[in-house]
Amino acid sequence: MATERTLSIIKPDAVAKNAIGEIIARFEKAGLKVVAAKMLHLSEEKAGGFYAEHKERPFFKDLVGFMTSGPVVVQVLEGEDAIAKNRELMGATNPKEAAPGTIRADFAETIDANAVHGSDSPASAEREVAYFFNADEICPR
Ligand code: IDP
Repeated sequence: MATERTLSIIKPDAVAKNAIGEIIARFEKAGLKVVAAKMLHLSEEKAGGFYAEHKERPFFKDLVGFMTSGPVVVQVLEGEDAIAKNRELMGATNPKEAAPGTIRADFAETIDANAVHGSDSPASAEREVAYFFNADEICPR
């Protein structure tokens, strides 16, 4: 296991539910450290660029619409095995299939509005962290 960084997004549905603190508490309790964070209201261009790999998927337009529907909180999480650990804390993409006790099981109702995003590989973590943060906005701890 190595110390890794991963990008986490608390999506508009979870922000609207006032669940920012509860979600961040789960990361911290699992040993992940927040080393960068900001709240943003994404433009269509920024959200579409972030999800560019899904551009041809039938749900792309709805996904961009949802991600721009309200503010999000983007964070860089750091820790041992941070990418897999965050994915485990998040649970399956479809909240109906997410394991009990995961963030998506507890805070999300539908696959479209599923509370959180987390990078799924070291390559996507590197791209996604750089998509939202300059190097000088990340505070190693
Ligand atoms: P992930 O967020 O668990 O990594 P991805 O497959 O990368 O899942 O999909 C990105 C996002 O696109 C999901 O979190 C979800 O909000 C949305 N999404 C994925 N598949 C579907 C679908 O079949 N219908 C509607 N939205 C979807």
